[in-house]
Amino acid sequence: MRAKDNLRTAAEVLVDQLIVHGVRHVFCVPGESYLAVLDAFHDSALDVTVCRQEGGACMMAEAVGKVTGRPGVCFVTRGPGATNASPGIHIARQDSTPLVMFVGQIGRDMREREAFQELDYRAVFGSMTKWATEIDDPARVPEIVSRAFHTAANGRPGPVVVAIPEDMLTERVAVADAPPFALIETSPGPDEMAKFAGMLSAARAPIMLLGGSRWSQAASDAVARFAQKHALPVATTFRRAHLFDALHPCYAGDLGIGPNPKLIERIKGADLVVLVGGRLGELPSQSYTLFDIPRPQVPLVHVHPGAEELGRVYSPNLAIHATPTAFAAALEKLELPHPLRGAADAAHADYLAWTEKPTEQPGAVNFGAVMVWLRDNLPPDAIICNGAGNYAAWIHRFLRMRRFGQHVAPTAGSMGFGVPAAVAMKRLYPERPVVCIAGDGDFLMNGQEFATAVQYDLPFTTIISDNGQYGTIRMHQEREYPGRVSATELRNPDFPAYARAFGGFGISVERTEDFPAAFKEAQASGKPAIIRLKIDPEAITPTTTLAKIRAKSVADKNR
Ligand SMILES: Cc1ncc(C[n+]2csc(CCOP(=O)(O)OP(=O)(O)O)c2C)c(N)n1
Ligand SMILES: [Mg+2]
Repeated sequence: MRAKDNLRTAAEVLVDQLIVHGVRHVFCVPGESYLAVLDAFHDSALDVTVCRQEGGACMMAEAVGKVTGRPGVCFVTRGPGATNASPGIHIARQDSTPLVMFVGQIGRDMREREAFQELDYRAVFGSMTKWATEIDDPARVPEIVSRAFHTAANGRPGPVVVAIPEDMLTERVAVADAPPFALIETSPGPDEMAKFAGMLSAARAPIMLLGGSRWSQAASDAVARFAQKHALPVATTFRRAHLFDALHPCYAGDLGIGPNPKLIERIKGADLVVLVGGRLGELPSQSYTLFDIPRPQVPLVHVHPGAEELGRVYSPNLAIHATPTAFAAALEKLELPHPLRGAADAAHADYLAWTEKPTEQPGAVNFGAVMVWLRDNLPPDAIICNGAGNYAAWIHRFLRMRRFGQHVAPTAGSMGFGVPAAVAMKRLYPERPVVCIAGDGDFLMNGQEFATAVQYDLPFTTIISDNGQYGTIRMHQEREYPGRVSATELRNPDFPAYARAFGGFGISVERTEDFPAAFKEAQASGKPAIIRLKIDPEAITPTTTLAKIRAKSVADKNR
């Protein structure tokens, strides 16, 4: 409770700073290390989501950062709370997502004794964050929280960890609030844009690749208008399909895992590659085989909001240090010295042909057909969340993302992301339909957050691809060690019963044709729901089976 002396506790100052910086939602698992903050939440305007494990809480904050471009915020306790949260921190790092995590810390007078759950957060999170720090002086809370928000959100965004010693939180101080943090746009210079215009209009087969963060719907729309004007093919990099409307006539497809071979051919045959916002990491670069390092064999224009990313792996012919939002705005005014007609029509036709129809696959449930049904039946404002596993290959291939923030999934490939992300999306946008798609292994990594969905009455539907295995690893196993199945088989719980035990709705689907009715029933239940799909373990990707992979591997080894 606030005192009458006009002084605030450091915890109250901290919560007031969150309000100043525009935070609406915080995600947490409580700890005795930050009781004073929990108390300050009590009278604040924040929407607090109490979670079941810190990994879930941190991933929820990460998901908020992904779709809003403003730091997602979570609170966890010292030691095990902080280490439990680390997958969310790692995702924010690799996915360039703004996130601020506050960690309750032992009292300042006990430091360095290895007090109960003591950790050195600067050391533990130093290499995973943009900044890891600890607040010693309550009078500096506004300054340090302000820096945390600026650091997390600007340049190449990423995670910041702020440790808050428990005795510091209860001290009373007279200190002014900081002003709201600013999202700082880095705009391209006129010389760079003129050079870009020259390179683009001299190209015969250019392609644009979109990735990274610091996008918005307006930026995507501006790129789409520019592309259309010049018939420029535009592809999106791994898990960034939401950056460009899949049905736009210039959309060339998804450059991720198992991409359309024609897209790879098109990129290899390009005479100019314009990479906007992304880093072109291991997955989109097809294990760094697409372009030579450091100087790609194709002229490269690289636009990125982080100066230190330009030239880090690829030495670009033209580096433009700009946020995608500012670059997209500059494209609107760009005049090309010569008209350009790119091959957008052919590229988009290749994309449509690759994604149009589900492929044949073993088993009575065709996961591709389920994705195509969702694509045809979900409303345009639906949000799709998922984690990692081979099941995601069907999402990338058959679902069509139409708008910014529609697909919330980790480029860092962390399992267990889908359920917490769906909880966060439903907290943020209660009126929008949210669908979580998970593998059986993937789901149980943070499946306990289904309880959070029930607690906050968040009716989203989780579709579990239940193939009784850590399929991705089994696939690699068959490739490298054919027939020697080791530690990849799963004996699963009854997932619909799990949903019901938590207070949700659950149903099992064993034939493709039963999916639409099950989905409608799940939605009509008005509860968080689980639809378990029985998937044949042989159906390992949309294009091959385990048996085929094993046979090829055996043949290769006997050659
Ligand atoms: C946190 C985490 N642990 C382990 C892995 C390694 N891994 C990648 S995919 C995968 C299996 C995924 O299994 P499942 O969710 O059942 O999906 P499937 O591949 O069977 O479709 C594993 C273990 C990972 N990516 N993330
Ligand atoms: Mg599986």
